[in-house]
Amino acid sequence: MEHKAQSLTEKLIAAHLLEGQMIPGEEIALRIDQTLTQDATGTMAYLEFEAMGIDRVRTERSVAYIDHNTLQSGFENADDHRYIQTVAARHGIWYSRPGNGICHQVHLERFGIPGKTLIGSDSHTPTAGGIGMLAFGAGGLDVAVAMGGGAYWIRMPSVIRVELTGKLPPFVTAKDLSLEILRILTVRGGVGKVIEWGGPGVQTLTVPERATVTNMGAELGATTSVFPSDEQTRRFLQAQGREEDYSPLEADAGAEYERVISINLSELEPLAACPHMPDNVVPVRTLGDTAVDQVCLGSCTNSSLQDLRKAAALLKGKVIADRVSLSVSPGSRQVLSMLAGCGDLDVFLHAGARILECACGPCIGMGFSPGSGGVSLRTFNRNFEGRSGTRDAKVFLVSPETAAASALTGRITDPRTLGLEAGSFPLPNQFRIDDSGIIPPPDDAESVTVLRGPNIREVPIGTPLPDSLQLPVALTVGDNITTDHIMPAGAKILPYRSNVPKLSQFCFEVCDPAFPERAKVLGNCIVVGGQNYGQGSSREHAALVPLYLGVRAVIAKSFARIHAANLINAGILPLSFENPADGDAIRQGDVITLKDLHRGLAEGRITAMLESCSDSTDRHGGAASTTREMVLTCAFTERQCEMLLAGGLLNLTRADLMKEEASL
Ligand code: MIC
Ligand code: SF4
Repeated sequence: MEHKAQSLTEKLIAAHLLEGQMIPGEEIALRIDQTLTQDATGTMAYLEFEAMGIDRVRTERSVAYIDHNTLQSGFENADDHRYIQTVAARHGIWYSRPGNGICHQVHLERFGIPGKTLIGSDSHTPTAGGIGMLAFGAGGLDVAVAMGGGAYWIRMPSVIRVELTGKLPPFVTAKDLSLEILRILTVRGGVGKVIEWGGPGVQTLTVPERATVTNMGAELGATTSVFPSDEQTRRFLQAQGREEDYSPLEADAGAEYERVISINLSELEPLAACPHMPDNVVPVRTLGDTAVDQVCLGSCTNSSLQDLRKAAALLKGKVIADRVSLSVSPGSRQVLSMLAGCGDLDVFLHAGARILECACGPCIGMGFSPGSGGVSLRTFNRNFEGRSGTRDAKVFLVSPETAAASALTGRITDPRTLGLEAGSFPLPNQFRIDDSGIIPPPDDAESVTVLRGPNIREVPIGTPLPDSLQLPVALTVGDNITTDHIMPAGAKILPYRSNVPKLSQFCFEVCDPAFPERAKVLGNCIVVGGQNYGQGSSREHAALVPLYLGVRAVIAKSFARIHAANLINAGILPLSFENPADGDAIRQGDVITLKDLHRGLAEGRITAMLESCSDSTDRHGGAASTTREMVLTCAFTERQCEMLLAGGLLNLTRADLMKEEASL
């Protein structure tokens, strides 16, 4: 039979396909080789894993990282760390201590293997696509299932190829390339798609540069992003002392793609994403008059040795502007130790930088929030409103070079205008390897006692879906609502990631602080959203907390992939409007009745009655109400319908286990 030319994505999927057909839109099940968790989503994932009753993970490698909740301003984070460390040891999982680095950076350095699959309870897990992995961000429950040897289910994505030619000019970086693709595709442009990078320009990008690009693919809403594995990959792995993990991988010539986008690297210029969306992209040169209060270098997007050395080269021998506060969070202990070794740590110190630990830090509002109305330039990946911890801050996303140049001048500055010689920053031949921050699981795992502190509370569990539901609308929100809106993070709230009752007090705080109380009073309710509802983080708390507050359904114009999966896992119905204009007419306080749900789920169409309580009064002085019919659509697979009927994946898994036991 004639061999059909395949994209790299198709090759990787074919090599891991357990069920389903590789037809875009069809549901497929993938075998997962590796998993990662971080601490802010990890406690839930491990509680869910424990609930499944499996003794030892069945993956080739599972790693638990501590990188988000490292402030430890009370007992909560330390308790969670201890729980994760002991639960990891008990079940055969590697443990990366707090301070060892950001999960995606450390995973790339020490564990990533071209050609393998990885899922992680963090939306930036596709970072590993920079080393040729097929890597997905997922909810904690999906990661728990994969740790137990279960498949990861997604819809077969279509593939967009980005064909790169040329070479990045001086002071133009992989971050600018990431912003360019966001400018072209927008924060919704990647939904249901894999972004596959190729073309001759790829060879000019090192693995850390590629990882910046695959990292920010999350902001496109893409299922994942992937680069080929080539000589650059081999050199990176060799310098990490892991050359044996290398294998070459590339798309077949003649493979077909849904769309091909061509970018000439030589034509790019420094770009910035303006407040408050990563796709709000303009050239840095157009922002010249904007004064800067704060500059942050780091995050899983731009905290590699190469990134920080480029910034240090601009700062060398100089001091930052008086008005600016500069932070540096190296991505890993490896990066920090090499910065110290080459003298660049000293450059940062003398320039006036504040050196933070190797963790997410300011990226997730864990300290270093800007002052009121402050302008903050960050090398990070998300600038959603309020995420920095300061509601009225204006956060711009830029490259390390633009950040460093702006820290020097106190204004948003195109680094090309400083009149400096561009340095050269090749990969080192040998990275400093010291894995003492990573604790392997012990051989006598059975003897480990899992330690839980009082911050660790039960996971909320859904109830089976009745055939009809009458639900008051507790909240209406607009387009592009992120999981940071639904379940905010930051230093004040993140310590409660293992404590859903406490966390629930902050649900939708950015949109309407009265929502949690109102939802509780209503008992069961519905939330109405716009386009791309639930974009951003993979945090399943954005589904578990609404579940705890009684949200039974969310109706939106469209959903982001990971959040929709998390809602279904939790047993909450994600429904769409057949006629999007119906959404605009719904007000808080209206009542929606969903009828014939069981049949509707299977058919993909649900009839709903909308009872609107308008502000006007009828002729007797009572509130006027009108009733009309709307059609809601859903395209659930059989497996998803079963989950929803059972009240979520945990209920379904339990029911399956009980059936298995009964048949023994
Ligand atoms: C983020 O960048 O928003 C986070 C914090 O890393 C999240 C995970 C979380 O909410 O814990 C993500 O990207 O998935
Ligand atoms: Fe951490 Fe920020 Fe990366 Fe999320 S995006 S993993 S918070 S560094």
